[in-house]
Amino acid sequence: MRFAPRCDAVNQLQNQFLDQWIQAIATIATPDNIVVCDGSSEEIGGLEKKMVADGTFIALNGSRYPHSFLHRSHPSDVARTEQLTFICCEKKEDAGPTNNWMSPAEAKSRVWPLFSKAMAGRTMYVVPYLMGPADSPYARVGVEITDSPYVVANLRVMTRMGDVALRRLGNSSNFVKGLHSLGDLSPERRFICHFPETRTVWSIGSGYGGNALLAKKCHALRLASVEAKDEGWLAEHMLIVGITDPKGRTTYLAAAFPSGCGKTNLAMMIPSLPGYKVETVGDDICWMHVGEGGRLRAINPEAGMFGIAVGTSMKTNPNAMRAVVNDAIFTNVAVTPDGTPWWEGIDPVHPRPPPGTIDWRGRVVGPDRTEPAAHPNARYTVSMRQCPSVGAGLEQPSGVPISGIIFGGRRAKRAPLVFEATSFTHGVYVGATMVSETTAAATGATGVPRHDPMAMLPFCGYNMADYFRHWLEIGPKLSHPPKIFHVNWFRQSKSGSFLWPGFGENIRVMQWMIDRIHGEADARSTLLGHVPARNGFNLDGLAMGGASYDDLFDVDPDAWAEEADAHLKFLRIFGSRLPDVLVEEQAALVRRVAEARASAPAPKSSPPGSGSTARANSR
Ligand code: SAT
Ligand code: MN
Repeated sequence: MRFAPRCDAVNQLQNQFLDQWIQAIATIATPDNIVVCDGSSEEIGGLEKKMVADGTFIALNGSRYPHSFLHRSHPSDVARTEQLTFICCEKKEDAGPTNNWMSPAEAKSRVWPLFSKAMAGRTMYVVPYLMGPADSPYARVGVEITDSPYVVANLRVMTRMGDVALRRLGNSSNFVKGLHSLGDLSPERRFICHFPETRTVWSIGSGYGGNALLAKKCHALRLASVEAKDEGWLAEHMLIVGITDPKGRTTYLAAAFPSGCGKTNLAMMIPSLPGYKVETVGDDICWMHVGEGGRLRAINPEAGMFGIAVGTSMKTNPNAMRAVVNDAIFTNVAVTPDGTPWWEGIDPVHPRPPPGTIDWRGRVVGPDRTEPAAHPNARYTVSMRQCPSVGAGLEQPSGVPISGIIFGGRRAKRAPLVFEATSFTHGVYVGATMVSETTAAATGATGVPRHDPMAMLPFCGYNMADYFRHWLEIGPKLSHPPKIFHVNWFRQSKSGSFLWPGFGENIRVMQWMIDRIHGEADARSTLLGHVPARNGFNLDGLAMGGASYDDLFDVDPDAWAEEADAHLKFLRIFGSRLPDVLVEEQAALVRRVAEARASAPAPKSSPPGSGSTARANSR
């Protein structure tokens, strides 16, 4: 074994903590070779060459997609595996009822031995990375050790990687330690274990996305959420977007939607209304601190996007399409005979792939083929800087001021297009009781409604009851608390088509929210909170195929009586740890439902109209 650090900074800094950890892992995993990554273009160029030579990367058409590659993951390794993801804190109750728990002792006996000789015959890459802008007081350092060069290439895009992170780390022991090995890629021997008490992650048996890019969900959400609770800030599964309106005001909003529900599309939307401009700051993760003046300030800890390809087109997300035309990594998309990436929905005019297209598993797509050519969770990895709508906020060390928080789910029924919570506490209740239908971002059935509080169900690293309490405690620290909204782009008509066109038209909903934030838009009170007043919502010039204001904003008291029962059933799983105020909010919802039923006993509102919007992956 050769210890061959290629990064001068390591030698200069002599970080003994990093050094000791590298040596300890090398002793167990017995790699042939160790490379400490510096993040340079020479380094990545060498890795790309190696990956093209061994088939890990397929170079795409160099004139149409310069410096871009396709990677095909193992067919049993195509999405996050929530059932194999564990929080390994000492006490089970600290992980809470929504997490899988494994004791650190059990992890040591069950998972640690899998790393034994796991890197024999392979190179061990040490990848220092920084989450957040280089000169931000909120940025944090992590180091991922991995035997996957594909992971290294992704981390180089997704984070500020290499020397910049080592410089920030200096001699400190203050870094998250992520250990990743592909192992044998068998789901039988796949584990993603988080140790919040030692700020460590062990991941083995997967090379895909959030399972393997440990900086992302494992560090920036699961471990960071625990640190945020201890230190009084928030680590959230949220996009960050700035919207400049025709009055010239820029308002920043953060929005939590579960994976595969359109965060990326909203973050870089091209508004359909004139005079509005969108600035993208983040598309997946948001770290928020209570800043000067009692406002939340948000940074995007990431530097790149790991976006869902399927459904992305010039119609649904032109900015993403323009971002991925060079220096991109595509995972599990199909490839046309001329070497360009292809996925379902890329060209709404031609729903079938061109003849001779190779699917995500490397098989030629025949003319009778019905199954998709790209995997539904196929992804592109690309630098945020390549997105035409990226804003200066991405590099702002103190973050951007957040005036509104949006929670959102994918709900075919019941949830109206938008409503506003009546207070910060009510907003926390709305987030805590969010329901959304499952998507292909995680393995398992799709389209199944589940409680996904604040879109953090798979990402909260501790007991969710304590997470709710932490949110409730943040409110009083804010002299300018954000307004809290809930949106649902996915409401369907009886015939199953979407009622709302989504995408660029979502600016109409943002317009109402921004005007509410500035005290300018009218609202109507419902049992859920405020919805836009009948004449206060801009539907001008919108083709909605017969759907009406009522179809979008109807709140059915009978349906919400059932929802309120489901909320309580869900909240009860947290037992005595649940903050009382959430139970009080549930009781208040029940009272409002009863009042609504009493004041409008019959007839029930007309069924939603026919709608006409085409189906799409996210909106
Ligand atoms: O966790 S991943 O990074 O694979 C994608 C997601 O679920 O958002
Ligand atoms: Mn996500």
